[in-house]
Amino acid sequence: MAKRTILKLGDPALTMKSEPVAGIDADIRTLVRDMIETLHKAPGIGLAAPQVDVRKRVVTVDLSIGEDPDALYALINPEIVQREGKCIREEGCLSVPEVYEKVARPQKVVVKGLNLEGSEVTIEAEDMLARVFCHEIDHLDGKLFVDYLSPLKRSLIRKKFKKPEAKKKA
Ligand code: GNR
Ligand code: NI
Repeated sequence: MAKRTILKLGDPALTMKSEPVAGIDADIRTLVRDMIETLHKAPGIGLAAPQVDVRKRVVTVDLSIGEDPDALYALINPEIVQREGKCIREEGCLSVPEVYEKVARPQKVVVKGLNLEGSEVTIEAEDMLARVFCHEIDHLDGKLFVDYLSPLKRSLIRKKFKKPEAKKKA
């Protein structure tokens, strides 16, 4: 297992759309293992492949941060097939460290995707779990939570990440 480097705001790779995974091979399994290690070590509750510089539609989510194996999801080609309600809560991102802002998300979503065995799985997620799945799937489409903020807030945050000391910290 190997921890990978998490890209930070300002890196153009974070704005690109990721490609669907065509087949679950050894590369994908290694990627998922590395993503889980990177996620737990960060620590964070979700990680999308583009954050570790891989433009493939793979996400990992673990609200328990390694405490509960049943809380760990690794999904290939995930899609939100149903959304319900609305919930405004503070959100953060490992690619935008130390920034927390309120973002509106559906209260409940149904997510479909493939597990590592290639079987289709359906997950009904509410509240924080729904939020993290939405956040990770946004990453696959090159979208960050700061894109939901006002242009003023967004430009202030972007400026902060252009400073050399912000890069060094990463
Ligand atoms: O670790 C994370 N915490 C978090 C908190 C509120 C809403 C979303 C998240 S996801 C984030 C990890 C991350 O950046 N995943 O892409
Ligand atoms: Ni993120």
